[in-house]
Amino acid sequence: MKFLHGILALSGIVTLALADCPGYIAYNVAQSKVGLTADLKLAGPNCNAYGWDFGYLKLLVEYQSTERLHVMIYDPNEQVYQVPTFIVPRPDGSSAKNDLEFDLTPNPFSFAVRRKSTGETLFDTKGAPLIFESQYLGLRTALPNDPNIYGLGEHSDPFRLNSTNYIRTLWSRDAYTIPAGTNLYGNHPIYFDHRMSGTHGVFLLNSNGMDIKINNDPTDGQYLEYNTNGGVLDFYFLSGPNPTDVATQYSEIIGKSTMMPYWGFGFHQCRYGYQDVYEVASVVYNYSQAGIPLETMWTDIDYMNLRQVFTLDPERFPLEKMQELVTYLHDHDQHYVLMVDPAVAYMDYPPFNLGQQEGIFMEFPNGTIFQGVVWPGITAFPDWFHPNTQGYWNTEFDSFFNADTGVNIDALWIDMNEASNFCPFPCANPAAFAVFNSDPPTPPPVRANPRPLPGFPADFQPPNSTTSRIMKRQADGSKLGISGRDLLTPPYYIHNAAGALSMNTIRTDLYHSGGYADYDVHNLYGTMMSSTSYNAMLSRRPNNRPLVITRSTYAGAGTKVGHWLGDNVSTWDKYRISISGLLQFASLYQVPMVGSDVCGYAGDTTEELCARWAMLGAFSGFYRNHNSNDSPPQEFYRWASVTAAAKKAINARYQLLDYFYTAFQQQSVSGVPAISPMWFPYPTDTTAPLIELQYFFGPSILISPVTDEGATSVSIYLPNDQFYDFWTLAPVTGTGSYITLSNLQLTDIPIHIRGGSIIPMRAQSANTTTALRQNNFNLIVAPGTNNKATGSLYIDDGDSLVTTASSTYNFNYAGKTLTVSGVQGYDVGNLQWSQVTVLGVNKAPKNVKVNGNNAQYTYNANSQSVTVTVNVALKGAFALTLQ
Ligand SMILES: *[C@@H]1O[C@H](CO)[C@@H](O)[C@H](O)[C@H]1NC(C)=O
Ligand SMILES: *[C@@H]1O[C@H](CO)[C@@H](O)[C@H](O)[C@H]1NC(C)=O
Ligand SMILES: *[C@@H]1O[C@H](CO)[C@@H](O)[C@H](O)[C@H]1NC(C)=O
Ligand SMILES: *[C@@H]1O[C@H](CO)[C@@H](O)[C@H](O)[C@H]1NC(C)=O
Ligand SMILES: *[C@@H]1O[C@H](CO)[C@@H](O)[C@H](O)[C@H]1NC(C)=O
Ligand SMILES: CC(=O)N[C@H]1CO[C@H](CO)[C@@H](O)[C@@H]1O
Repeated sequence: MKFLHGILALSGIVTLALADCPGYIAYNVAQSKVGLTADLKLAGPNCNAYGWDFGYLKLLVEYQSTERLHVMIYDPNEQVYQVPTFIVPRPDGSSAKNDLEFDLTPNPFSFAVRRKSTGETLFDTKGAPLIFESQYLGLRTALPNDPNIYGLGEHSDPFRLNSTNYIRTLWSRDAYTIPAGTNLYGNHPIYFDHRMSGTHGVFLLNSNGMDIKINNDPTDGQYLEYNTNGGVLDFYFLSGPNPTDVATQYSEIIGKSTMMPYWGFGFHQCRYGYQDVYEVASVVYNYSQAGIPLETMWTDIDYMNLRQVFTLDPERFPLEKMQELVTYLHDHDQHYVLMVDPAVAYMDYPPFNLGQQEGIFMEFPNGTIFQGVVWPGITAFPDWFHPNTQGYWNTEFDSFFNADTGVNIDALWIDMNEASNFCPFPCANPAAFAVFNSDPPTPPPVRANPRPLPGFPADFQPPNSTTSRIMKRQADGSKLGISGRDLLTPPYYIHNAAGALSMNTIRTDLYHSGGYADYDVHNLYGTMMSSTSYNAMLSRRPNNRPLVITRSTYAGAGTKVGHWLGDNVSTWDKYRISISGLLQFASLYQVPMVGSDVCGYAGDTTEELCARWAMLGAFSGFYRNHNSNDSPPQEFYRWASVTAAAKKAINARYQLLDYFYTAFQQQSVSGVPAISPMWFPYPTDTTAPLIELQYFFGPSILISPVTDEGATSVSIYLPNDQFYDFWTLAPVTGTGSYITLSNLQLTDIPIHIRGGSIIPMRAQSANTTTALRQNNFNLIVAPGTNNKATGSLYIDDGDSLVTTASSTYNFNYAGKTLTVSGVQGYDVGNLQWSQVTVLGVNKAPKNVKVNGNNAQYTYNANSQSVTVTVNVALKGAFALTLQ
């Protein structure tokens, strides 16, 4: 079938309102046990609302598993851009048994997805016509009133999304101060719809810029509507019915999160604006003097010579001193991390020259390298699609981060990969813009250098490239994108807070290697830099798990990297909203190594805020204090109260580190989130969907921080269940209501253990995670309302890329008797189970036996707990009975 639309568009057909678009009619419907195919044709005259309408489309419906339904609407010739499978591999599968049902209405075409087991309609598009145009896709589903919708990030809005007048825009952006209601750094087009009758998920695998509108108005009712700048409609429906099921079902599509090194869970310190290597060293020293465990020291772009990637400032961060610092850290079982930006200074120096020679930079069609402006001044941007880029990146890493001749970093931090470009579109004169002056352009503000930068070599002329990246006419089946589109100013304008699509980023009309328009793959830039950098770190240390923390992400990023929540602000508002970010990434997007800049990035923190944040941050996957160069220093040791709060929180975190590592490892194999909102374990609790400021760290530790300035109390919600105070061990019975906890000092954070769980804890904390691994274990048995409890512990060497040996211990308490059994693979040496504390025991036992022998124990009547001395080798199973 030939396309007529291009001609129609050129002849200037009048653009109609979207509601007047004709929609499609389905025909040639072929149904089988495992799916359905159909053809769609436009049901009336083109409306050409935003580009031209496709006259014909194809519908593919696949029941991929009992819980997963794949629905795809695409162009018959498959020229329209689709997210490449080498970036997001597609799951396959086919199942005659399915819980989801696809219900087709042929004329006008619409479809509904129902869950058979609950008889519910989950998705229904009949309220508005399908629109499939050259630069716009529109599809709307009806929803129940005021639905519990979560996801569609990255955003800094409430975790539970607004249900009226709400637009989520997905378009990677350097979103300094992470303003609410705007598009931020990353893109995760998945939502969880949580209902009392069950939870389901909807993933739209599309990387184009998009607005997702959620609204409720009198004529249309409650709906969610996709408005994208292109791509195809590639949906995955996940039936749940529990929230955790949706999470694991999503992980089956986008991949399981990567395992992180054990030491990566230690406490990290960073700041932008450390003046030199001596200042970095004195921070390390001051942490140790203060007795605050510092696992890893970080350095921001300050280390670079004039902000040029893969260089060291010869005066402030000379190689010998950097190597001394790294050696010192390694000798003390500490670690070091540096930042790398994608943009390479456009000048005569080896990293640029090699990139130029390899042809890996983004270019105009005539072969001229595209220039933007980032920290060093004029820059070129690597094209992660180019076949030479991985080799180039490996070469730079192998040399600059060489263990013998370079800076032997242990992990990597990648930033500015939206990609951020300070030079506003159209950036006609990057050289003029690159002059750092006292009058910073907006947005984003150019953050001043800690010391004046000498002039940039403006007269440098690189050799002309001999390669030329010209978009050729695409063959059928290329999935590269149709030609003839306006790649700079598409007719449908997404609500990009930066303005034009190309504003402060790479021009969207440039083509990446392989023929991909940046317009289509912009949202993948950070995730591609992530996997390329992950591979480059592996090329340096082939046997160790890379720890890479990135700013920009796309669905599936967690398979390679972790994420920090970007440049927030030292305000109470951002402190609170950091929990939304944490829950989005860890529970919904499968990026569990995530955390905010503790104490806040921009602006001035306060002692009180920093103390509270030091404690809250200790209960996220990634725990790092970081701030801006123009903010006052905020290392924890700067205030006595923050020092005390941090020590207490770090000690609790470290004692719980193996408990959390176990949950993290489980997520990496099963997709069950290591951190979850309250509605995950309590899906039928009607208040749980509204709880935004409390969450579970691991399966059974409920964190309920103080959330207001000046407050010494917090109102917390406890579902109808048995809980125990983590600090006092006393039982707290949840009744499905709010309770107020008072008298909370700056060193207090309320934590509760959920009944029914057994928590393995290191008997003591330590100053490093290496020392921590030498410590014995205690067990806390927290019986549920049925007087039973279970738990587990996973141990491996904490660092090997391929885990060849691991040990797993299972704990089971069934009213008075605890049994501990295990599978020994990893050699745990002489570690022991030191003691067991059983909670909720309302009178002292007459006797306690361990493996049949009388054991020493103490009973605490205040907390109603029994603590038993065990001292049994971890290698041996044991049973403990209260009599
Ligand atoms: C979400 O709703 C709240 C409460 O009505 C409102 O204050 C906020 O501005 C809304 N956010 C966005 C981004 O629309
Ligand atoms: C480290 O502590 C010393 C002594 O309190 C102080 O003078 C110095 O400013 C601190 N330096 C840093 C970088 O924290
Ligand atoms: C290549 O194209 C760009 C963008 O149009 C232009 O700025 C540049 O001058 C051209 N280079 C050459 C060598 O013609
Ligand atoms: C590159 O091409 C431009 C335009 O064709 C030309 O003016 C310039 O001299 C060339 N530069 C080099 C280094 O060959
Ligand atoms: C950490 O080291 C300090 C001395 O710097 C010591 O006082 C403290 O007890 C150590 N902490 C742990 C948990 O071992
Ligand atoms: C200092 C600063 O720019 N703060 C911004 C943080 O984000 C909020 C929106 O969430 C803005 O209103 C603030 O201006």
